[in-house]
Amino acid sequence: MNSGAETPARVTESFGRRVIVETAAGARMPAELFGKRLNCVCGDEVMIRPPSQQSGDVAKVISVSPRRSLFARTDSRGRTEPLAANLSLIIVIIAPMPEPDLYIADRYLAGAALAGISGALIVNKSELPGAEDDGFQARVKDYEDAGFPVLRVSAKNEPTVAPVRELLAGASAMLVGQSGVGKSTLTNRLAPESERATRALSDATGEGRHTTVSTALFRLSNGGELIDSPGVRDYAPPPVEDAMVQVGWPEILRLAPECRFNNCLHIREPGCAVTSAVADHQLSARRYESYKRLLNIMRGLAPEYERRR
Ligand SMILES: Nc1nc2c(ncn2[C@@H]2O[C@H](COP(=O)(O)OP(=O)(O)OP(=O)(O)O)[C@@H](O)[C@H]2O)c(=O)[nH]1
Ligand SMILES: [Mg+2]
Ligand SMILES: [Zn+2]
Repeated sequence: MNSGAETPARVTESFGRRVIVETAAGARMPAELFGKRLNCVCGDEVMIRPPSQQSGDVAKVISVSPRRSLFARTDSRGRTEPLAANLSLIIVIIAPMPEPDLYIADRYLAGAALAGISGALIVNKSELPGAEDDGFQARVKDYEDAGFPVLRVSAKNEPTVAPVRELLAGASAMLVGQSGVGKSTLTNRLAPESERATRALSDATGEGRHTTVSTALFRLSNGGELIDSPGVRDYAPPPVEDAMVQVGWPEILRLAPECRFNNCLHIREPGCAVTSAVADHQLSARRYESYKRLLNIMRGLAPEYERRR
């Protein structure tokens, strides 16, 4: 790489104004954002100016390419925080242990759909007895019925992971979910050079400890890319208007054309195909409850939404 020449690179990790980038040739190096107005996140495609020969000089990010997608969350103050750029797939991981909060999983899948990104569910630790539990199985089946790809794996058992490799071929995917579900364990299996720290076995039941502290991107041998992210206690997508919330529920979207009113929000409207499907047990009552919860969360964020328009 000629010192001084601009070079395309990919942001693989971001710490505010400091990032790690990877060049097309595969070299990873630290870099600093050049100029106050630049902002970038993991997955961004950028142009960098390589470091000069002077000691202590680091590469500079001088521009960020337009993003194909931007995945973001709403932070505790109701502001939008970008998490990763240029993703094509969000994979929510759950496990029989720690106890899954499926409302978080639903909101992640909704956040993905609203950002134009595909969603999938991985059920990890499938070898644990809790995975056979009828209640757990039924709740997982809700996602298959909704139309999401659902893969049951054990990150510790190579043969079970093969379908995940297929899912990731050619994709830019991010693993998300609660702490301790096995995101980093799976990342290490799929991208062996990642060497992500995972929670020690003796700590495996420890609640509230987050092992992974940064979001980081790894290239896979099949052309895919995988981003490991820190575990979360909650997730909410950036604010959208009421009518958009159902975009996160493909099973609701499919029924919506049968509702009497074309602007039906599926709450108390007469002639609603969604509420009658729930009453007839054709639609998961839990998933529907989850839809109503996100609608309420989004209404709470409405002032923020108006401000951004
Ligand atoms: N039994 C079993 N344990 C697993 C499996 N996959 C991961 N684990 C264990 O689960 C614990 C948590 O794994 P991590 O990979 O650190 O979980 P994580 O989702 O990255 O957690 P955070 O980084 O805190 O978000 C570790 O003790 C792993 O060894 C699995 O398939 N089966
Ligand atoms: Mg981790
Ligand atoms: Zn309706």
